[in-house]
Amino acid sequence: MPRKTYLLLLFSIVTLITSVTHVNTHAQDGCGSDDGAIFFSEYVEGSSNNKALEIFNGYGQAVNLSNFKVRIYFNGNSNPNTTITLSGTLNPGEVFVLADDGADSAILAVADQTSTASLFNGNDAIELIQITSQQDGTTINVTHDVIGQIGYDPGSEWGSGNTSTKDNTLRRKSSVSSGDSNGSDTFDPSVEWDGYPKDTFGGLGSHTATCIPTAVTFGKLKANTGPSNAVIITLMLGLSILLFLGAWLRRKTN
Ligand SMILES: [Ca+2]
Ligand SMILES: [Ca+2]
Ligand SMILES: [Ca+2]
Repeated sequence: MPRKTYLLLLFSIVTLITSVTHVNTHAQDGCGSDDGAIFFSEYVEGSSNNKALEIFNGYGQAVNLSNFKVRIYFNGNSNPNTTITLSGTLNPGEVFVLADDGADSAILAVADQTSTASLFNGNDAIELIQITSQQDGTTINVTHDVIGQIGYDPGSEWGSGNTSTKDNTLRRKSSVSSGDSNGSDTFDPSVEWDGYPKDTFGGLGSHTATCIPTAVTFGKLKANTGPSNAVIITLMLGLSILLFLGAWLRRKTN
């Protein structure tokens, strides 16, 4: 086979592989196919007012946090005692930190929002909800994630050792790709969380989830403003077919 034909064939194969890889990469844009991939990624229940919650956006799009609320149910209550409406925008792959306004300066340094409300001390269920508009104009609350069990008082904490909800920091395992939307079943923090000693603040402000590698997050942001996947793939496939044809014709005429 002439060298030029060989090179043309090689180039067309590379183009084809590139287009297929593009499809595979974009299948992993977010942790989930819907915004259920927005969930608590860190929980700090430390000494005095050292209370913080970190929320992670594993979804492939930025979300408006004014539609989100954190609700806290004290000591087995079935109705929320504290409701905090969040504010701002949360981009894909980023976290939002909500903290007690009297927390340690290390927490406040990474806090996106502070609250003067009573928060939690170990036996309080915490829920992340989104207010979603329906087609008929009404709104519904969609539960994204629950720490603890709503309507149940565990006494002082859920879990044991460092992996408990009192006097500890809990960090969501990187393998978790969506929140625990069921607030009524039993809660065992060790299933989805890693535990750290009291007043561990170093993990606040970032989160690693294996379902949303950083490189892919940036790729998604670019893809949102450029041509759609379908357009890119069609062009790539078209180009590879043309190159194949060119190589075939060249071979025939040679
Ligand atoms: Ca309590
Ligand atoms: Ca649950
Ligand atoms: Ca974190």
